[in-house]
Amino acid sequence: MSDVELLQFLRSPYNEKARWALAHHGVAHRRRSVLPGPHMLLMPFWTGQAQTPVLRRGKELVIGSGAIVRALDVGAADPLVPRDPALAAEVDALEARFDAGLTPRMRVTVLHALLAEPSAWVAVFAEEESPASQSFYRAMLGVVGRGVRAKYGLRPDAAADGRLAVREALELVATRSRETGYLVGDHFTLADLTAASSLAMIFGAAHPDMTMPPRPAALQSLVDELSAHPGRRWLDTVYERHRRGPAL
Ligand SMILES: N[C@@H](CCC(=O)N[C@@H](CS)C(=O)NCC(=O)O)C(=O)O
Repeated sequence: MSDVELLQFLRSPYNEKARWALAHHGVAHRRRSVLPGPHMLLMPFWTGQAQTPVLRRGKELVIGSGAIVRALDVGAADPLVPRDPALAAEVDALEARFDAGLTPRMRVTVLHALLAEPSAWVAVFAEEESPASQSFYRAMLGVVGRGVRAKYGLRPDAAADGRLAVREALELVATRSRETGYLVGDHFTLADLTAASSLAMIFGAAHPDMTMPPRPAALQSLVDELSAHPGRRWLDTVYERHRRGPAL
């Protein structure tokens, strides 16, 4: 059995970045999914901090999606961060624009909509659990939801801002990919992987790790409104061409 393990949330964009990088480099690994809420006890116990994703390689812990991608890039034949320093700087800037800006804003919209429909929240994050564990988790959602609302500032105005962020993100990828199909240079890089992982949280994607169960109406209407946007086509194409690897 592999001694590489990914501690993850299902379907989260930062976790999808890590899964995609593992698949890109063909790294054999197993996954341990944790549920939002109970993760606050389990992750500090296992890793000394609360967030996912964390990659465990033997005794080494690599914490956070960017660190995981860069750790897997070391010595790789096909690195996700270009070796050319100017291209690498562009990739870093786009990664930061999503990870520290657009993705957290969009995540508010998703979490806000999911918490309003407990069955949708359970379907997204607890799909792998047994029916008994899903029922228990659903019963705990009042408590979990209070924590999530406070942590991420889930309010209607912030959820509306997240919808604007989705449009901004689609415009950005449509504009930047117009010439080459890619966001930086003429190859697939971490910039594409990051933007696509983030947008897949909203639109879903044709890989088992990011297919989405039926969405709450508030999210489905956003997805429908933007179905013809060129940024949507970019998302589908990037997943089709570059998202390797089976779901585990
Ligand atoms: N900068 C981190 C962000 C990771 C992150 O926000 N993870 C979320 C899941 S989407 C999480 O674990 N949230 C639970 C918490 O913060 O307690 C990365 O790139 O990995």
